[in-house]
Amino acid sequence: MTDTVLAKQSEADGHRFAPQDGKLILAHVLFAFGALVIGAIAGLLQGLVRGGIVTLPAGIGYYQLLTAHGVLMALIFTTYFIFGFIWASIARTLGDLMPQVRRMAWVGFALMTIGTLLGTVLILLNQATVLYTFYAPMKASPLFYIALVHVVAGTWASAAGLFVQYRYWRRKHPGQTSPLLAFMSVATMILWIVATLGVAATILAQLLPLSLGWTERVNVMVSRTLFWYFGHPLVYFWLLPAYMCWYVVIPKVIGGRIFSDSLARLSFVLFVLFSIPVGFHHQLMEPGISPLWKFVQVVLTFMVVIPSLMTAFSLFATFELTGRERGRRGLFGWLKAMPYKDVRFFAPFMGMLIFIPAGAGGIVNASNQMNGVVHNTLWVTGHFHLTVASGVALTFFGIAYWLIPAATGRKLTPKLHRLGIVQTWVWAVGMLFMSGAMHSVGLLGSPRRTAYTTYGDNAEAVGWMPYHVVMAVGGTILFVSVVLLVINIVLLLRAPRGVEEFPLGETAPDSPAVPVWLERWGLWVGIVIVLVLFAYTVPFADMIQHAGPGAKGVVT
Ligand code: HAS
Ligand code: HEM
Ligand code: CU
Repeated sequence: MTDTVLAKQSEADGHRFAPQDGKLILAHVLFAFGALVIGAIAGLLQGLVRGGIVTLPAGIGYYQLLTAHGVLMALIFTTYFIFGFIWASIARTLGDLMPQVRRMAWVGFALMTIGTLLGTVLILLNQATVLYTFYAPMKASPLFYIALVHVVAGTWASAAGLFVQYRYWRRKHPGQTSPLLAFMSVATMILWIVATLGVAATILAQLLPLSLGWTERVNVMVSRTLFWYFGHPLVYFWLLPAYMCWYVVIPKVIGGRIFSDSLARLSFVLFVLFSIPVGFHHQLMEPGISPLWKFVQVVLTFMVVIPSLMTAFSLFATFELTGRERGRRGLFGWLKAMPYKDVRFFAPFMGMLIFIPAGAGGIVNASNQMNGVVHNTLWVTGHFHLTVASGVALTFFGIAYWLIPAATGRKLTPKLHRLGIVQTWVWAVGMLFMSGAMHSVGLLGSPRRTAYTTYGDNAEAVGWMPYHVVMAVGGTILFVSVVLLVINIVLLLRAPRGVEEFPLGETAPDSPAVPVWLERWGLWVGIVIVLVLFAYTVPFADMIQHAGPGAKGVVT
């Protein structure tokens, strides 16, 4: 990191957000948690239904509930929180938002909110029971696709605002590399924009015309392929903001240093390059894609594991160096030096711990033969409740504990730290039960996305039931954690006035300079385009050339 950047950052210590920026951040974060609460009610009910403990009151379908849960959790909670955190990161490292940028951010927020409210109403009215993956031949009301278009357009407006602020900073600081968090925010947004082109294409060219009745049939393979072209980088869009916290915030919170600025940037560049041309690892069991192209994309999938391994390496290095500075010795001596009573550390740390088995499960999924065992079973549901719903969600909770007071000019108190730690433990225990049961019963063959059934008292299916009951117990514990979270947020909003810091880590003063080529975005985007064309052109052309008559839309 250059001297000027360091100087700018220390100048900014004791930093307060401009009140207008605080409002923008808070609006995003609170909306995110609103979605989480409704999503959690659906999640709780799903667990109870599958465990055979409750039946849904007439009129509510299991698929309908699952759609609400998937959309509100995976699409809405994540996206709003990410924009809140990224706006905070930009304002903290590049300076208060410029007035036109703030306007773009609010336009983005408004579009996303119109889309979310409309979409949620349609799901509640059973007009959009198409699950959060909404691919053909499932058909929703045209208004649902219009709602999705609003959400995506809103994110684009916000991303454009972010690029404006970033370009302005670079013009004002010629020859300098940008602050690490700003670099990471830009990388995340580039990944998002390239990925959302796929989902925009299937919505506008396939799903909307189908649901308006302009076309009678739809090419299902193309729709699924375009969805997963988006759906896989989507998971890294959730993950990268968590990694921003792990790389930059955590070192500061534990009183250590960022291990390497260049390594962190390189790992984000690798995510931009390799997270997009890999969607086929969600389609390994589908006919209609040749094994060669599945193989190519699985190789690329294993490439995208590398930046996560780099992240693990650099976190261990930060922890160990910090431990040694405090006189801890031995391989795991550092474990004793960590501030477990600090929720800003503890919640994300629990997320990291859980992310280790989560990632290992991902590698199982990506292995073609093993995918045959786990695909469409509850194992996969278990996998992503460890990745996005724990590794990422716990990190977001950890961020919220300091970001909410930082945005409102208040202070995180010791009592709130304690409550936050309790909430984190409850989440971890609930997830141990729920995700543990999902993984186990998935291996026994219990399918995902299915309401309670014993398949006419089939012996095997009856054997799954004890696991489903454990799942329901875990889900109930998780729901308790959400209630604790809500209580904590209300208390945070009324915490004593003061300045809560945005913990911003730094590298050691004698660190080598960051190579400027890491910031050549034109080059990286160019390589992404080449990789995408390489991985998708031939199989995509195949799907179009050998298309049958297509499928009629299905309304559940
Ligand atoms: Fe995945 C399905 C493969 C990562 C989310 N994934 C899903 C779905 C979701 C999802 C939502 O190949 C289901 C979609 C649906 O509805 O159908 N996934 C992978 C692989 C990775 C991976 C190879 N997934 C994620 C992340 C997600 C996510 C991240 C969300 C945030 N996934 C798959 C595949 C499928 C799939 C197949 C399709 C399955 C099917 O058949 O349907 C890798 O990126 C994982 C790499 C990660 C690691 C872990 C590194 C560890 C770190 C922590 C360090 C800890 C420290 C603390 C330092 C290798 C960074 C240490 C402290 C101590 C005390 C020890
Ligand atoms: C699916 C429970 C939190 C994302 C499910 C399922 C259950 C469940 C029981 C359905 C399994 C099936 O029938 O296939 C819960 C509970 C939670 C929780 C009790 C906490 C209160 C989360 C969070 C996220 C999330 C925080 C993401 C940020 C998903 C997704 C699905 C799902 C994407 C799949 C929907 C689909 O297959 O279409 N959850 N979950 N969940 N959950 Fe959660
Ligand atoms: Cu994936």
